[in-house]
Amino acid sequence: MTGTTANPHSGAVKFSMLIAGAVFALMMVIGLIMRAAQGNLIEIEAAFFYQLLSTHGAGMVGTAGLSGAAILWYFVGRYVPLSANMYWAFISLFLLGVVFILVSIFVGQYGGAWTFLFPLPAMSGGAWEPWAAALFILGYTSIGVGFLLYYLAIGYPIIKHYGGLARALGWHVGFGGADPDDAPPPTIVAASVVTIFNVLGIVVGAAVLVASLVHLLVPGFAVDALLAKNMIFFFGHVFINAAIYMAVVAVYEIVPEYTGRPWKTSRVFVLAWTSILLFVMAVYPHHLLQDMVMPPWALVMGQIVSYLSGIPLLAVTAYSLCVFLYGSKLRWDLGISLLVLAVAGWSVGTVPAVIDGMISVNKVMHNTQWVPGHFHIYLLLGEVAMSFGFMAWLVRGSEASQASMSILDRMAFGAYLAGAAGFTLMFLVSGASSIPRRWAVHLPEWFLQAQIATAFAVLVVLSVLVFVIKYAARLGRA
Ligand code: HEM
Ligand SMILES: [Cu+2]
Repeated sequence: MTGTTANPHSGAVKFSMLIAGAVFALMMVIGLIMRAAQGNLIEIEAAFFYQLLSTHGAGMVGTAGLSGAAILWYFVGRYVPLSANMYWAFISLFLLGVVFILVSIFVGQYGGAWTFLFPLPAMSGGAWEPWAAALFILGYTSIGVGFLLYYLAIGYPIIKHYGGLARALGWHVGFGGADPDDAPPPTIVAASVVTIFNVLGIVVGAAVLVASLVHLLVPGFAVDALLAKNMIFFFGHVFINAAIYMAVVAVYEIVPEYTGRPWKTSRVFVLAWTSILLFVMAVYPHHLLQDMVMPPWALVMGQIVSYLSGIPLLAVTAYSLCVFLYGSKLRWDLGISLLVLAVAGWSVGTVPAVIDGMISVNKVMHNTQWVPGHFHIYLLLGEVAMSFGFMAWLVRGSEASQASMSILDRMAFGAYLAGAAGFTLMFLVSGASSIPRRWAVHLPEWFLQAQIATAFAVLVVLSVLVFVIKYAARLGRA
């Protein structure tokens, strides 16, 4: 393994991760405020709660996408030449979109949630003007165009360098019986899969964004609400999954530096990633299990694919990780600890997700806090832990000066683990007792759960402040 300092994209990626880390922290504070309000610990206006909910949802999902994209860029850059200009174009469009979204919410008071579910943006009941919703949608469009440029910028050189998409996906090894030594590295296989499905997701997202925008400007222009919902959830599901599947390359690339054993592309690895390509797109109807007007076959497919989706890849990744870790004398520092935690958190988070993907369960659980419960597990303890692990690794310093974990690192790591586990568990507990999600005001019977969750969230926020401040300080020193 080489390339610890020679990566030409190091500066741009370090900058992106600084933004991502700071925004994660800020959005967590917003989450904390919402949970404290649900617990009656503080009082905020209901309309303001929905503005915060929209900021937190869009901000977290966007930042997960940004951090995943930065991580993938860094490691793909080890194998193929990438255009720095394209990366900056992506970052610029992304930040422009963020500005639009912030103005839409905090000036225009948009509070229609990150899912902009049709026709809600146009039906505010006076809470916000159409221009605010339109600006929100334009913000997403700008971010979407940025991501399309990003995927063009990694997809094209990969295809050129590896002699076609099929080879970049490793299909000659997966299906053609070629020697695994001929396979592209895991990062390239992952990048190829994500590029294909996330481009499709974003294109579908762009179509429904444009339709929603036209509807806002020309209210007579109607969109089929069920079709719009299908498109939005296809896009939303695919996009947030892509964030995790981009960030996981940090595990493939960094863990070998600690264990001294390379993470190679095997036949099973190729097949697992190819299965993602199909499943991640086929599974989205699990978001529509309560829509009785959906064709039953689509819902049944959503349920069945939920069992399969992600499991093969997760199994391959988690299993290989265990094999790597077993018996190798690791120096545990913050980076590797967070990366290993992330694979564990991602695995654990799929369990409540699969449960919610069952039609019979979903009928009862879907609009409860069970849902934020499961996705906060694999985001907070998965994607976000991967991002902070990557950041810690980026600024780890030279081998010689590198001590094992300092007391502060240990405390921050412990607080993050305990805080995130407790916080997400309280969502699951709340969901299991039928507490609804997305309610600004909770009944007194539900206060206790929210208050306990708030205490755990404080731990998460404090630990993340340590991660981010330490990262920024080390960047400044370097
Ligand atoms: C300290 C960390 C966090 C806290 C305190 C927090 C808090 C919350 C709260 C209170 C809600 C509303 C729950 C409800 O529906 O009643 C929520 C929703 C949500 N959170 Fe978090 N969260 C945190 C971290 C994250 C992370 C890391 C992500 C993603 C990377 C994330 C993504 C979301 C999303 C997508 C929603 C759904 C928004 C909606 O329903 O429209 N959160 N969070
Ligand atoms: Cu989904």
